[in-house]
Amino acid sequence: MNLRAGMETFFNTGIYGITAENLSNGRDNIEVVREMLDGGIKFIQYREKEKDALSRYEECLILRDMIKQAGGIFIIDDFIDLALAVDADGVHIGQSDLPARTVRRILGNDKIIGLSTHNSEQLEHANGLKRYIDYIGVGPIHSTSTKPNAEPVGLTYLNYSIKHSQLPLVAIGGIKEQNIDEIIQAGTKTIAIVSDIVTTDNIKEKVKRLRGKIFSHMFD
Ligand code: 3NM
Repeated sequence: MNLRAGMETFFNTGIYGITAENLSNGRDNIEVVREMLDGGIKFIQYREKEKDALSRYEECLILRDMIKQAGGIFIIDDFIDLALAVDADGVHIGQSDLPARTVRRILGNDKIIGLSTHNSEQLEHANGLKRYIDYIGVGPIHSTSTKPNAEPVGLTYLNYSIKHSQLPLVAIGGIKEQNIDEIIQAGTKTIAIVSDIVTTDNIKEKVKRLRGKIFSHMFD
C-alpha cells in the first residue's frame, strides 16, 4: 500500500481522538487536546459545528502547532477551507459533503481524506474511491447522544467492513472503556472515541488505559 504521508500515524495511534467542547466539562479544546497528546493520541480530529469561522480558525492555528510539535496528525471535520487555511494534515467528510473526488481536487495530493460510511453500499462505494480517500469511518457502532439521529450499525457492519474494506478503517460511535473489548476483538486497530474521553476528569490516564487495551490485544 502506498500511504499518504501521515497515514502511518493512523495505524500506530490506537485511539483516534475527536474534540467536542460542549461535552468537555468547561475545558476548552486546547486543554483537551493537550491531555489527549499527553496520553499518547497522535491522530486528532477537530469537530466543531457551533463556533463561527473566525473562532474555529484561531483555535485551529493553535491546535495545529501543538499537534505538529507532538508529532501528531491534525484532521478537520467537514471544513475544507479551514483545513487549507491552517494547513491541517487532512479533512474528514460525511456522505452528504462534497464528493470525495472533488475534495481531493481542492486539497491536492498531499492531504489525508477520511470518509464516514454507515452501511455496506457506502463501503463498496468507498472502495471504488480509494484513489481519492485514505481511510473510512465505520459507525455509529452503538447509539450515541454525540450523534443522536444516526442509526446504530452494530457489530454486523463492523465485521463486514473489516472483511471487505480496501481502506484502513476507524470504528466510531458509542464506544467506551466498558465496551471497547468487543470492538478490539473484532479486529479493529483504530477506534474513535468522543464522549468517553472528553467527559473524563483525567483524560491522559483514560487515554493510556484505552490505548493499552488495544496494544495488549495486538501482542496476545
Ligand atoms: N460520527 P461518541 S458517530 C462523530 O457514525 C461521530 O460517523 C459517527 O461519539 C459516525 O464516541 C459519532 O461520544 C459520534 O459516541 C461518536
